[in-house]
Amino acid sequence: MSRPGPRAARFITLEGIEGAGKSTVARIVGEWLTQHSIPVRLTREPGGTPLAERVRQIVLERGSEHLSPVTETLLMFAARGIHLENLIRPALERGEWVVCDRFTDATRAYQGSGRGVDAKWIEDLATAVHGSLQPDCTLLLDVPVAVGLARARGRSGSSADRFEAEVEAFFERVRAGYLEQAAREPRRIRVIDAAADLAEVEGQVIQILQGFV
Ligand code: T5A
Repeated sequence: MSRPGPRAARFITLEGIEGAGKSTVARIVGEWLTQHSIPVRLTREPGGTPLAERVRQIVLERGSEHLSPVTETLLMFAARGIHLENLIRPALERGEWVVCDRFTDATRAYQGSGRGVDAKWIEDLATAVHGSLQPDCTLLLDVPVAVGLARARGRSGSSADRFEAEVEAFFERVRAGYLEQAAREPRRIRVIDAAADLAEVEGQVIQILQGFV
């Protein structure tokens, strides 16, 4: 798919550990774009379409059957393939900006850095599923693990999903993995101090958006 032109539809993703504030910031980005008369579609991964949301349920629920890191990775990319084909690519082709709560950077961080899945294999799957399509801009909401987990667990309580139930060391590896990705791709991945209060986070986000439209 060609993505030319200064006002061509953009693909923006939000990343970070649990409780970093991705859903909150997705709403802020959506409202800001709408105020600037830019058509926007908010979505999330895993999920985003009815079929992909069914895969989300499989991968997040704490059931009795074990899911290996490799199986988990395949499910993430299966959901992503459905989402790309049925929502992300059609929306971009219609000229809508797509704001997606998590994308392949989450697989790199959670399955790669967190679970130890082979990084080269993840890149091969990424190429097979989305070819050269990658986000135009990724907002990485960086927050200390203790802060993120306190926010996320404060909200979900005893209904924590398979990831929220992980130990802190897992999230430290995920956070470090995200920061390594940002250091490798500083033009695409913009790190935001998400431990700051919401007004300050919003200010950082809007400053990035202003330089981007
Ligand atoms: N996953 C996903 C993978 O392992 N691999 C993959 O490839 C993909 C795509 C589901 C899980 O799937 C895994 C990662 C995840 O574990 P998810 O649905 O995005 O992903 O789930 P969570 O990350 O768990 O989403 P959360 O809703 O917990 O986190 P958010 O969206 O980052 O946080 P948000 O905005 O809901 O905020 C949480 C709370 O904090 C408050 C909010 O009001 C809310 O109460 N808050 C703040 N409070 C103070 N100051 C701020 N700056 C705040 N920002 C938000």
